[in-house]
Amino acid sequence: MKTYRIATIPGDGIGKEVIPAGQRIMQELARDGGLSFEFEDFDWGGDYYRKHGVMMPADGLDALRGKDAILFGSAGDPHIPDHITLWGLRLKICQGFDQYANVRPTRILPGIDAPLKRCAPGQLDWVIVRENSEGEYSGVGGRVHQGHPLEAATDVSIMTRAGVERILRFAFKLAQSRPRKLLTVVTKSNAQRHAMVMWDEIAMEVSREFPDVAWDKELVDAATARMVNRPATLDTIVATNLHADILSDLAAALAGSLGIAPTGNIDPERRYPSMFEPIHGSAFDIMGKGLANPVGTFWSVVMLLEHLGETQAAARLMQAIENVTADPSLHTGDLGGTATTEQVTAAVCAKLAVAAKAKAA
Ligand code: NAD
Ligand code: K
Ligand code: MN
Repeated sequence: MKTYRIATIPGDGIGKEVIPAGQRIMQELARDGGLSFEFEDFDWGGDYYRKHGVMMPADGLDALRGKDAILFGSAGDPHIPDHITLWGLRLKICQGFDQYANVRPTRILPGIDAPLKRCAPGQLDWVIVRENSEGEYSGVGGRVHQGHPLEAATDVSIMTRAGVERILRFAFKLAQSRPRKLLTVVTKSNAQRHAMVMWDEIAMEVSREFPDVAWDKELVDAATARMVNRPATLDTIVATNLHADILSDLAAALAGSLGIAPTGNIDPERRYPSMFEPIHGSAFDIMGKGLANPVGTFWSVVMLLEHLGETQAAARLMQAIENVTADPSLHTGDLGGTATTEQVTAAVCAKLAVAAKAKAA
């Protein structure tokens, strides 16, 4: 039996509610003896910052290095500026471990009342690949004459040939592994005439390695309209750090709620642990109330298991999640229901237990 070493970083806000729920699900999965998990919890985030002046310790990455995967909640505290919480924790890990591929599957799960009424089940099945290491979030820039009428500021978007090539190759490969073998490369190469034109050119080059993948290009603004009007024409989508950040929140909303959507920050070369998290943030408006939807975390655990090669356990968990979303009495507030984090978690555990019993019988 394989034992996986998992780091958990609940972080802030509802991260502290959904990550323990995710751990419970994993323990339930491990109960039938097929695999096991050894968790180490890290109390990094806003509270840590108040005590130590940093979001995580300087040698934090060393503590994570030997793990098989990381399960992350959210970084974001109502009393600390967002750029400090984001750059001090989540981006430190993503960049420190070169998790350059951010992967965001989107599907309308059974029982979810999604806003795209014209969309039959199965017609919205996307994976958005976000460049996760450079681009608009390179952190390069500056601000001069602060507060003065002549004040100016820049955030420089750096795109490297190596960075663009590796994310496009990852996206083509992912598209190739999916039944439809369809990739849409999103840029803004009409207005941004340097880096985005380079993206288009590199996409053309990389596409030659994948003759069986059908691909097209879309400008990011047009891509939003296409997601709403013609969702079935999309399958795998690749875009820059900023563009894909925005497109994937839209995707999550179109599929029913931000509270459901998962993501993986992946190091495809497996030099470092990859990190899985719900795409939502700290949700200041509901934190501490036990009302957070834990499904985004559970689906992130599915991605974590797939990454570890535990495809059977992943499929069992996804089935249990879908059995729970199918029941509207188990919907949290973001889905229009009244269920609590605890009720949804207990229900998924119960479905897993039933499935394990059926398998053993
Ligand atoms: P958010 O995702 O925290 O919340 C947006 C809205 O969605 C809120 O109304 C919230 O209640 C709702 N929501 C989100 N997740 C939910 C869930 N699981 N169940 C039920 N409702 C849910 O986004 P925001 O308000 O823009 O950001 C709040 C803080 O979180 C900020 O500090 C931001 O920087 C941070 N943030 C962190 C991450 C991350 O760590 N990856 C991602 C996004 C935002
Ligand atoms: K998150
Ligand atoms: Mn985002």
